[in-house]
Amino acid sequence: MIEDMVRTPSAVRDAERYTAHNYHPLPVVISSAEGAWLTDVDGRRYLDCLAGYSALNFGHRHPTLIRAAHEQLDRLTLTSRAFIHDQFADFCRELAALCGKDLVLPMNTGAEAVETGIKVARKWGYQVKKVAPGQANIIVADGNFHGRTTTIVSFSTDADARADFGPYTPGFTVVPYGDLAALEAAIDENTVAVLLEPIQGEQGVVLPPEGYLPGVRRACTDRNVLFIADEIQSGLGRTGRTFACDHEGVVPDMYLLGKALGGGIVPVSAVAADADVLGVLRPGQHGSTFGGNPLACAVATEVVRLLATGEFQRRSAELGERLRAGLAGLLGSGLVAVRVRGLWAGVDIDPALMTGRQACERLMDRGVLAKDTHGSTIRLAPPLVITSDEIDHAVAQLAAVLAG
Ligand code: IF1
Repeated sequence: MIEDMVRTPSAVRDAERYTAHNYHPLPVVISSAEGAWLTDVDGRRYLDCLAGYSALNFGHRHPTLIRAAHEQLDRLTLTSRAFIHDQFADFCRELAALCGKDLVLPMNTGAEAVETGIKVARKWGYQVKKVAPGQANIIVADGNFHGRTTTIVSFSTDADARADFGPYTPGFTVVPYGDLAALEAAIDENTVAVLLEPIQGEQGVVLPPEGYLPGVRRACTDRNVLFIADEIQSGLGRTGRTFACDHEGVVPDMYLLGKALGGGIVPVSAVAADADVLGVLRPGQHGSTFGGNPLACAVATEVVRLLATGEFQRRSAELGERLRAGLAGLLGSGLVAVRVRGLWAGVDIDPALMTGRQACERLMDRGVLAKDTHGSTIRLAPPLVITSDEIDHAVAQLAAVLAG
């Protein structure tokens, strides 16, 4: 559209000229960032309320993480898994301790961690639970988002993410999110795992009903089924606790981690579980070229140490209450629903007013960058280094957008 052409900086048009249209970016071109703030090529500043989909929990270029990256870049960046390097043990030991698990398997992207979890659960099912060969089944929730590989989109309920990518991988059963009875009824002798986001991010920060996660935990324990928690977006301080499962005292059999684990600097993901689960893997049965590389481990170890202090979890919890109060004040003034846990909010705008995309374009004009999820829902997920004044500022800009 002409309006789009006028508003879209040439750099965005050039980028879109040479890339597959897998994103519809806002018409802004970022050139630098620090803390919770981004600066575009024209020097305009924006408050970041997306934080790389929660990959930037510690802010842009956190000095401790940047220093770790610089020092490692000057020493060693890659060895492959055939030769252990001097950053590997600290990373695995300290992340395992943070998770309260025996073992860690480092990968790179979130989807690789999810795929690893699926493979380990299936192998555990055949070797430990003695499920009939080729019959392993994993229960997932509707509205899920776990990545974009062909196996993962095979159990997606989002047509855009799934359409025309078949033939699809079998072995998954979809149940309604939050419906414990449906999940219990879906478990049978072939069920090896339940794979859930403790809070559904892309669905619009959908919080589980109180008691749902403990119920899933009990059902999995009772029926000898692995509970796999995808904490790739919800974990590592985002919700005010180390893991979203912590809010109800639930400990899954397997944590899937990613995004913020790499400090917003390098892709790092991991699967954490006890030896009776991850121990089913033998040498040569799984791996990746860059998984657990020295640069990734150097940065991610410092991320784990930042989390071990509890500072970011406290900030997220305390400032999240300020965000919740600010957004609640807009209910009836353009907002029809607000869901908040820590510094993570799903905000439903009155569809009669505008779409989520339109709201994000208008927020951009006011110096706040956010991302819609679907329809008239936007997600607010600032870096956990944001200040209370900056939260008030973001809420004020949203109020102004809603007021027209
Ligand atoms: C895109 C969504 C968010 C995730 C959970 C695994 C992954 C993700 C809970 C896979 C990734 C990203 C992917 C990115 C946009 C973003 C996203 F909109 F896609 F759904 F955050 F909500 N589990 N989420 O949220 O991790 O392989 O990307 O490292 O693909 O559009 P990844």
